[in-house]
Amino acid sequence: MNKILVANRGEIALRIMRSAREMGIKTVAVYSEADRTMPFVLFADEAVCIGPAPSNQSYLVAEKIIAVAKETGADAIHPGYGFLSENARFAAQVTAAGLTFIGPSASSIEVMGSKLAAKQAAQKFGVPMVPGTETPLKSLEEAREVVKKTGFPILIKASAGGGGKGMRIVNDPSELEEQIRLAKSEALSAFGDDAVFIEKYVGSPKHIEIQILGDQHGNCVYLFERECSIQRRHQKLIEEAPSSCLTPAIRAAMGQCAVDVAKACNYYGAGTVEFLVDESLNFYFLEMNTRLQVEHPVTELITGLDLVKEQIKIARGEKLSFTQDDLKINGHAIELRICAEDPLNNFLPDTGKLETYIRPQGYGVRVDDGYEQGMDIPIFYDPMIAKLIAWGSNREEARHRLIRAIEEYAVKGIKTTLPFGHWALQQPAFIEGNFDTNFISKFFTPQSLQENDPREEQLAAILAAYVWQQQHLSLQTAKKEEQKSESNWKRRNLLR
Ligand code: MV4
Repeated sequence: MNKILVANRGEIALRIMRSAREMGIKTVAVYSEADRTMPFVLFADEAVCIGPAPSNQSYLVAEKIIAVAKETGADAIHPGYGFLSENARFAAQVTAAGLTFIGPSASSIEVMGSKLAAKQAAQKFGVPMVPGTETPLKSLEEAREVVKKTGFPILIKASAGGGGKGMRIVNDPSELEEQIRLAKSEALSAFGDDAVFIEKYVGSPKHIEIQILGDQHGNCVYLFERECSIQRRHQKLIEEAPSSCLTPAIRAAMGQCAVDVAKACNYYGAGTVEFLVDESLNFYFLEMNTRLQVEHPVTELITGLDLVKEQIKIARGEKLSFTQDDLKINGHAIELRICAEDPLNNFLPDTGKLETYIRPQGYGVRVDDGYEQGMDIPIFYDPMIAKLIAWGSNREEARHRLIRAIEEYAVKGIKTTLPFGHWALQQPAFIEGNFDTNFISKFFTPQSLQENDPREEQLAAILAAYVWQQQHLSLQTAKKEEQKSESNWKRRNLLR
């Protein structure tokens, strides 16, 4: 493999190219008209414009991207995350064009893209799942039978959904019929597939995912877990590794289940198996993501592995160079996603110019970003502009280091999630590791960010001391005056 085309943009395109360069592999960037001055375009050995800013005219046009790979003599395509990364048809087209897709096979992507097919595959290996159905819901009668066993509330999920898309909660038997009808019609218009299934609703779960790596020779290992419960509208904001709530025994059990899920679809490449974990630490398989994930750096920092290099080696047909026993957790890592969003205004995306942009530095701090000072944040793409990751020898060191790095980060011109991160990392629930997917809705209000500037406190103390002194002084003067007049009065009376 001599040249890789990176079919993505921003921080992840740059992150992939860096690993390729370290391996002596040339890189090709493809970019939209909005992105011509981006760091990933300048970093690549070659760069080709593939169309206008909207993704459906550039980053999502498979044919154009494959044509550029052929023209530039690239022999592989890395899809990153988002865009075409979990598109089985794209993976097949890349392979059919005689190129290497740096990712799993098209058939693995297809199986895991169907949540029902994924559950059926996992079930064969005895992987625990939330009580419910593993086949497309056929009738209202079937639904009534299922909820007799599960009880309410339940979730209706679209088989073609995932990541929280196409989910409906049903609290009451009287709503069942109507909600199934709505879920099916929604799924049909959103995904072109009206298959839905039922799961018992787990109320306050933790979201914990296992990173796996499999090669094309049947070897598969787990790289431990990432705790991803701090999210809003299915958008993760803080991720960490390892989770502070798992025991070594549960970690090993979940890891083995994740490897079983991978084996169930003959998986190779990097993948992530998502679980829900309840208060009693029961875990349930949810779905598998067949791509490199945004939060992969926390796993890299605790394992010492470069996941992109591992993906490339697997795609070249190499065997994994380590076994499960070689892998150990070293310290702790926490990541904050820095998004161009206003936490004071419902996390609404904010666009504009990065007037000031100064990164934090120092031991244990990693910044994966895709913009430079002076650049505009375009409205066409994901609002995430950077990931700030801190490593520490333990959780508290990582936490303090991330807070320090947030304080060092200077971003002006656009609103970001930096102040949210600064607040969240100091919440008692976060410090104790005692939180679930309800963390933000439970604890966060815009008032949380009304900053207590230490200088304000100081000023108030000085002012209080001054006022006290003034009052004290005038009181003393008044007392003296009183004493004087009293003694005069006494004297006068005595004299009389
Ligand atoms: C659930 C659930 C509760 N019970 N399934 C959301 C993302 C998708 N991967 C599955 N999701 C959920 N599935 C059952 N049976 C709650 C969620 C869920 C969630 C899961 C992980 C992280 C954040 C979440 C936020 C809301 C709901």
